[in-house]
Amino acid sequence: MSQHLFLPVVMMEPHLSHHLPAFPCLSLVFPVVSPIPGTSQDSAISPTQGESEDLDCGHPEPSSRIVGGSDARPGTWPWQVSLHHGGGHICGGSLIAPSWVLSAAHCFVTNGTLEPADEWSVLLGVHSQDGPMDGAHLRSVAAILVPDNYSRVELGSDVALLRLASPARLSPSVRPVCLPRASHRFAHGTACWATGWGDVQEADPLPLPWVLQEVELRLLGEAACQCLYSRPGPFNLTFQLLPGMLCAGYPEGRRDTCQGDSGGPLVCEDGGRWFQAGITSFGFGCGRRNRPGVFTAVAPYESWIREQVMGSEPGPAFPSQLHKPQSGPQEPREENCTFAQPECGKASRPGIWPWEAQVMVPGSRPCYGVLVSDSWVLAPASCSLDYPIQQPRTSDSPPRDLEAWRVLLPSRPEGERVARLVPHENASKDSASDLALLQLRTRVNLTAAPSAVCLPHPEHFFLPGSRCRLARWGRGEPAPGSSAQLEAQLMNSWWCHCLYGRQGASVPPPGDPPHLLCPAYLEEEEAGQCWKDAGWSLLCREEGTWFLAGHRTLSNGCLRPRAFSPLQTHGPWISHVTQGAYLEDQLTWDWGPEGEETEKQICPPHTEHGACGLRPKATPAGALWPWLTEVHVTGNRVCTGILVAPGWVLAATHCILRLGSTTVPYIEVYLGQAGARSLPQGHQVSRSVISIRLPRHLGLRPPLALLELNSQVAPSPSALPICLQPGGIPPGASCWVLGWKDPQDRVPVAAAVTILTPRLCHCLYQGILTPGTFCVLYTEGQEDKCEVTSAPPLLCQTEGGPWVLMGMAVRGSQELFAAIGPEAAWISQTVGEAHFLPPSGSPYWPPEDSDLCHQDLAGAASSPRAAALLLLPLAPLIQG
Ligand code: 4AZ
Repeated sequence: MSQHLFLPVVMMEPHLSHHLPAFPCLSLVFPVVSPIPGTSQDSAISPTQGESEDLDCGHPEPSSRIVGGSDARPGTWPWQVSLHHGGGHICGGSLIAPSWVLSAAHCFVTNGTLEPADEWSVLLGVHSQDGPMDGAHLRSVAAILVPDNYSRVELGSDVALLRLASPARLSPSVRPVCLPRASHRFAHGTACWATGWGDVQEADPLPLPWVLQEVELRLLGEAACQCLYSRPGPFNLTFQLLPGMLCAGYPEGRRDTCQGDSGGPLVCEDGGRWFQAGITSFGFGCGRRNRPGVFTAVAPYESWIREQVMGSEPGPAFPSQLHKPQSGPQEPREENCTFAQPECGKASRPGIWPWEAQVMVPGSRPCYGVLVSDSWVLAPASCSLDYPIQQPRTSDSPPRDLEAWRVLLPSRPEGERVARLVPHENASKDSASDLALLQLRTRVNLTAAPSAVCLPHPEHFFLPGSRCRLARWGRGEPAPGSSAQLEAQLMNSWWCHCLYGRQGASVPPPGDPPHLLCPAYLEEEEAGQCWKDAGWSLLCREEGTWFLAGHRTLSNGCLRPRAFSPLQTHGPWISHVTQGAYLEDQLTWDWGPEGEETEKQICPPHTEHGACGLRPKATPAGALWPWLTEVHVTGNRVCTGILVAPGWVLAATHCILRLGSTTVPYIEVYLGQAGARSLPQGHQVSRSVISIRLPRHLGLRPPLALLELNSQVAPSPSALPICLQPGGIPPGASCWVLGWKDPQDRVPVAAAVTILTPRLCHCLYQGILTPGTFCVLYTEGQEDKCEVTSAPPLLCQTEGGPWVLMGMAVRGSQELFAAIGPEAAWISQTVGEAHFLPPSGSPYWPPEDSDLCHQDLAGAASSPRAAALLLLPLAPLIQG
């Protein structure tokens, strides 16, 4: 039985179906050795019973129950049975007649096949499945009956009858429940009870000693339930309720059935007898908000049940209903149901966090964490790792060492005392699991402040562009400084994983837990607010509700972390320990115009210095080329530059240094620009140039110049170095000239080109070509796309690979590019951190022998396209 969670459901779009398990998965909940000691097996007692309608049903004895508790009292639900398969409890069921048990079809049908009855056994009269089994007994199953039209749980008819090999031995702890007639009406809002040995939360099995759990659930009318399920939940899923299904639970969730409860009864009292209204069937998760449990309604199956049990004496009892509900004015209409709002994550003003908890450990600075429920605080384990705790793990009284600890919460001037500290099992100072839970000695009343933050489920997908804030986390020293807003916006997961993750890593698709979360900061000034040597938590907002999305304990000095450890992988541990933290479903699903990648994405190769040549997808707002740099030279000249390392830009010498001028110009560079517009993925970065380096060349002025920046730029979608590659054009690459349409608006444009083979190039430009020059042929119609005075670069990209810089335009030419390859040694000596990929492609440079040239070509450089076309029959001549 669950106070909460798991068994996902419903109608997924096929491409998302791998993200969520599809339906009630039958898992072995706990093993029981069979036959169970202390139980009798198929003992041949034939109960003395009257005619079927006289079968005493629905009377527990003793009849009092613990309201609000979750362990049932022995004997309260004497019809509850446990169905065993393979030595353990799999499903629940209810005794409806001495030889008949009612349960759910999905417990017995695997891939459309009904499992053999003789593999199942029924445990009756049991309370704790780990305790004394007196009064309990076991029966074999002679037959399992399932309606012909049952196929899948979400399509309904999830009902099964089990005929026992010999009748149950009736006693105060083994009695049948009453069944409703087809005409029986259970009113919307009726309080009923569900029972079982299922999980206590999603993926959190009932702990020892496996005592039968009970939970009070309210029936929801069909319209009310459909209304809740018509509103998209996680993954934008909705669910169509079918006739013969019934819902029970609460809009706010938190009380529910769960995996392992399936097949068990939902019973409601009428005139002093308990009638079984429903059979636990499925739900979306367990205990989730606006996702009540779905049950098979029993009343519609009156005739089916009667048919199956015909002839067996005594059969089940279908007593008539004493209290007919008046047709309900209280039943809400379908279009009009009240959705429960999250009970966590509400802050009246960002930055004033009502869940902020300061853990005060004697002798050290306050350590910041967050309140996750009315009695638990989540904080870095490193708050206490260096603090000696001799804690007998099982003791109820707080260990002496925790006596002196206090937790300060908003609006509660008295510090809270700490009862228990539960570090994460992998906690270490610098790990993604640097987490600990602290239990407060007394529960706090959750109001506007203090209140709990929301936690994400493992499958939560924080959308790229999500608005987030940073908050204090762990121990650190406040440094005086401007009170920046600490805003952040999430990068998409491809960027995050390829920029900061492992090389060649695959990017987790939406719905799989991410390995990292990367915020992009809105302010240029990253050290705006300093919280020295501290940690940070990442809070992200969805529909006005704040989630704790990530955390990071270590940061360097005042720099804000660029990659956070996601918290969602820890949700199950947190809810297991706290049994009440607020795991909240995802609230925002607007993917934006592009949608999100669902096919598998792999990160392009990195170099030893990290990622290079990655480019964000263009958005309707424009395209960002992270290495494309505007180089502003004194006198209003703007040249193209390419970021080749965090502190270096490569440009064409002729554009930077004017011939004849002897003064060294003042140069500033701008990154993260896409023309005049600012793009959602980026922010602008500027640096000034402190030195210009030229390679040593004999005679002629070298074509390439390196500009040293006054400080490095941190890698981001706005500023990321290009990759370099010695050698020829990588086989299969596509190549582009990347420039501006005009030097005023500087909106980047890419013109597709083919790089000519060395021989063709050599022949076309005989006599005017300096060695180490690429010639390109523009794809039809692309010739005039970009202007050339700013000396644009030539870039190539192979499928799935990073972008590689091949050359920079030669002065005055649209077709000739000074190649990077011959300068590779100079670049790597000067820059150190340039991103050189291993060489690929065949060496490019041709023999200096003009005899190889076709006669018609000599001097055809004024029309290379025409010349090249002339040569095409001599293919293969064009590479790229
Ligand atoms: C199950 O897996 C299951 N919260 C049963 C009930 C519910 C979810 C899952 C309803 O058997």
